[in-house]
Amino acid sequence: MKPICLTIAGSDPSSGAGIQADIRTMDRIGVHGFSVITAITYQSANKFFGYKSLSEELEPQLSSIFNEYPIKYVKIGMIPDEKAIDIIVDYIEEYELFVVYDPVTISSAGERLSEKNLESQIQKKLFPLVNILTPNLSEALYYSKKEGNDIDRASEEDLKYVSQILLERIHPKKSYQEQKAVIIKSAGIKDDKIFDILHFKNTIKKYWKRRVDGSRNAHGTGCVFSSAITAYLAKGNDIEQAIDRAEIFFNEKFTHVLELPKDGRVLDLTVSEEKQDVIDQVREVYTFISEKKDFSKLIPEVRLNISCSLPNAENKGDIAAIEGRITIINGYPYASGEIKFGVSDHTARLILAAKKYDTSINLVMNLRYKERYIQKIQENTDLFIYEFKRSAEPDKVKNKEHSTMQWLIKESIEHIGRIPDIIWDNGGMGKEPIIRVFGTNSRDIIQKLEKIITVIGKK
Ligand code: PXL
Repeated sequence: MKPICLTIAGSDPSSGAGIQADIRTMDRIGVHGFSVITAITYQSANKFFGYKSLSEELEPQLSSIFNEYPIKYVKIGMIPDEKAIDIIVDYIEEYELFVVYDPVTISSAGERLSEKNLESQIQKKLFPLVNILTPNLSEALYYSKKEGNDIDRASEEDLKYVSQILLERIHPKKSYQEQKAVIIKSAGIKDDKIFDILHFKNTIKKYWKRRVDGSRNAHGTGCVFSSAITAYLAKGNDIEQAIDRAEIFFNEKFTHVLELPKDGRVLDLTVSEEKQDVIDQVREVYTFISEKKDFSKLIPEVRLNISCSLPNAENKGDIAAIEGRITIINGYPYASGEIKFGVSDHTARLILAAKKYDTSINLVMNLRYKERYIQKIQENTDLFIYEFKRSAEPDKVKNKEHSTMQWLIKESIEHIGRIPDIIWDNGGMGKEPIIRVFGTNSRDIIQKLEKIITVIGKK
């Protein structure tokens, strides 16, 4: 079943922050996000004109989904007034929800997102029910009653002190769920580099931020981060793993800032058409094999992957594959995870190496080797195949990590002058023999797989 979670937040017509940013983030992480709207704001990515509270409409929104769906993880953002707090608190208690709270009371344009002095009510009623609190530094200082000029942002001790106070504020109640963490965004700065700090289980962990020109002041970054944590929790990660993954996700998105037509920046959570095409090609090949029981014979010990690259791929991040590879379940090939960029290693390096000689190569798969398979393919198909002899591999290459794939490609170019349809090898010390299939696109690979599966099925 697809994982699910919920965001309770304000609507932002610029779609950079609030409920829109939350849903887009959850979507991108592969989680279905339900959404309950606390307020409608009137704003662009850099100007805020006001909001209208929807606290009168909260109860029917919440009951419609809680009556139907087993929601456990919830992200809470903008809370406009006390009535909204009370309703949200009731639901958290009734459904024993796991809460990620992004304590936003001021918009990125500097305007209030709630009634004046709501913070004390939030602290009193909501904080004790929060599991993960995600303030930025000024919110952290506000709720810990520390003055900004009282702390040294480079000092771990000072940051630990501030986060300790916040931890105590979210700790008093909630006996059914004692897992509590505080992560302060952009808490510290050292040698001109910014870091977040996580205070969890009495230890402090730093996450260094990638700093990118033009990404500062991007609107809605906090919403994306807290939603990412919630989505990763919904996918079964524990608190620390979910935060680790949300940090990676955020850092990657932070390098892709969308400049809106006039003033204003938001994180770009869209998938480019080019990337979507690559994902679709992996899916097409996977669909083809997953319906064929016979294909299970071709899944190697190391398990199978299908790697497909962007046309101008330069590194592993430009190559999509199946996370966790393909294994066998109930006799059929079965994908362990989703199709994503940057998750394959061997097959990705083969594509990158092959592209140096032939830019049309975009897909590689690794199949189980059997002498019989190679014989049949050789005798009964028109596929062009080349044997790579591990015994001929110089020690220098063998001993250097990651260089075999480059060498294997270079050898085939030197001996046959091109990238063939298949390069196979007989294995070596601790190395499983493998048949590698190369192709230009999903159609080309599927045609080759059809030929292979037909001949190896024959007695
Ligand atoms: O980024 C904080 C935030 C959260 N939710 C809504 C917002 C903003 C910032 O402007 O508008 C609805």
